[in-house]
Amino acid sequence: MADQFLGFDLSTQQLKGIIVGSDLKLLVEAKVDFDADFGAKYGIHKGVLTNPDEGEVFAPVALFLEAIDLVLQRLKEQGADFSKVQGISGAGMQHGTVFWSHDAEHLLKNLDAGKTLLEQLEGGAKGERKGAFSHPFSPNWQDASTQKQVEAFDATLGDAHNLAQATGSKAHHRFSGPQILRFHTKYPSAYAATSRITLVSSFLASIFLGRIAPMDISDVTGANLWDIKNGRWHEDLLALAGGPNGIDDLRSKLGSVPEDGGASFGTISSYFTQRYGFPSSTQIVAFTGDNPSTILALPLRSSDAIVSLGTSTTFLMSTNAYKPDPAYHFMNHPTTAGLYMFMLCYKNGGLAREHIRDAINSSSPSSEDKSWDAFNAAATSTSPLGQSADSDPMRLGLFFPRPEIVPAVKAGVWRYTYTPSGGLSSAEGKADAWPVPQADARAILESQFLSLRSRSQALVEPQGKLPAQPRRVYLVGGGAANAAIAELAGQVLGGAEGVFKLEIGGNACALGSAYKAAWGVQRKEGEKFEDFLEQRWDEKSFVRKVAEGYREGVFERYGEALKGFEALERVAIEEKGEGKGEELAKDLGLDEGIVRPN
Ligand code: XUL
Repeated sequence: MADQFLGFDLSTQQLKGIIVGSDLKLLVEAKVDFDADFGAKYGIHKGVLTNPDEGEVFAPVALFLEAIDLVLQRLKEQGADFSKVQGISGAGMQHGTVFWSHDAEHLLKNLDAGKTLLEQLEGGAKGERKGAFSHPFSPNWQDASTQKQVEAFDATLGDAHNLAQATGSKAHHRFSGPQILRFHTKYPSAYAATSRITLVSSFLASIFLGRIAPMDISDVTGANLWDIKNGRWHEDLLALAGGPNGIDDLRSKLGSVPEDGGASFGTISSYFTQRYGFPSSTQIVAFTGDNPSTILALPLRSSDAIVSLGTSTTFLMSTNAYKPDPAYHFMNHPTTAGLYMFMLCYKNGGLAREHIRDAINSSSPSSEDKSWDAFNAAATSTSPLGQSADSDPMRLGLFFPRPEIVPAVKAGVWRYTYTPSGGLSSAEGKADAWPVPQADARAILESQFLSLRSRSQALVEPQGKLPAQPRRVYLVGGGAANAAIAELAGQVLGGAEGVFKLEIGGNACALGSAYKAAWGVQRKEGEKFEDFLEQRWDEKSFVRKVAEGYREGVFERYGEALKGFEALERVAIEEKGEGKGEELAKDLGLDEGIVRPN
């Protein structure tokens, strides 16, 4: 195949690389699994290090550097011919930041192809050489150490609604703005030694470019710093995050943000042409966040939804309606001006389901069993909402082994029954009403999908004669292969045409990046990403229907359950909601740097 395109996905637990041809078909893929490949060296668990006392979650930047050289080596071992690669793009886990030193540009520009990236860019464990980073770690999206900073962000624009209106999201612990604010409070000298701050996506782009790459127009909206409607940094929020060092200092650390998601930042660094044989003309096309990249793996139409079932669960839609709300996220679309990405992001996705799977398996003879068979059988043999007859109470639960983002509550499990006339009553300890753990299997899937349905209702439209629901539901990520999950997705969320799964490769996010690279290099003047993809899209071989969507009666039954589900969330928030507190930015000792709106 003549022209080829390389896409990356640098996520919490792995770095994946995928090469596609201009027909979008997958040619080669390889991955580095952080725990399996580097767990012992870096002491990481599930890709990260933690400091539970402060709620910190972070990853060593050195790990990312080693993974880049290793994934390229593995792609080559798989038969990749890098001399055919015309364009590279990539995706990074969102919100994470990398802090570069004042030597970074020089080091990036003068890499010696005979040495590894790690040898040349890392400062050494004891800082024995000049390194490219002012801080050895990148805060991870699971970090929850920034409660004070989050409050200061919401307060700077008055409240969470105003912040969501301006930046697409209320303040979140993991968002880069609050993270940067905490970083310079905790590490003032490292902040002073920082020349540039990149996201994980633009960090990866910088390595391939050989100089510090700009943030992309979509991933930048995961920072609580970008004024979406006006397309520029938000002055008041920059002033807050910049603190005593000032707004101009932070502005220059963050750099400018090109509007065109298909823009080439330039050609590949000579390190990669010499060491791996890429042509010197290979274009580096804006790298974006992992969620924005995932929506590029499909020609997503309005009312189509993607459910990404990985470590986190995310729900993604592409829409031209900008209706921000503190309950969810609006981000700039990664390729198409005027479109937005609607996103819900849950911390308790796959891990919460695994807890119940393990509890069910532990009561079976082979207690080490990690298979989903018993979980799936329990989920599909239980009737919707645990009702035998329409008049029976509905079983509704919330399962958050970790603190949750949607809604913002501390860890906990809630098992209740609900009737529209009588409301909620606790089913805890009532084995007849709620046999644990068997009933949990269906209840957790229903709960996860009811939460998605409740929050996306305003964005879906009637489908012909059918009630408002997605046209199609696409499942991606590890959980997409699970038949019970697909079945329940269709029952609860509907889907006029059904529930579908991507058939091309296991990683939608890296594919989306490879497609973006192809579009960036091969698009005709003014050609939109959606049209580019549609023309090359081979529906029959790229997607497969895995479950029915809308089922008359069942969909409406879940519609009735929504009221009970929303009431249950209020119970959880009352019992374990994240404290709002009254602490404002002045408590951080940063009030001098804050410019408040009039
Ligand atoms: C999105 C989020 C996660 C990460 C996971 O807001 O925090 O989905 O992007 O990689």
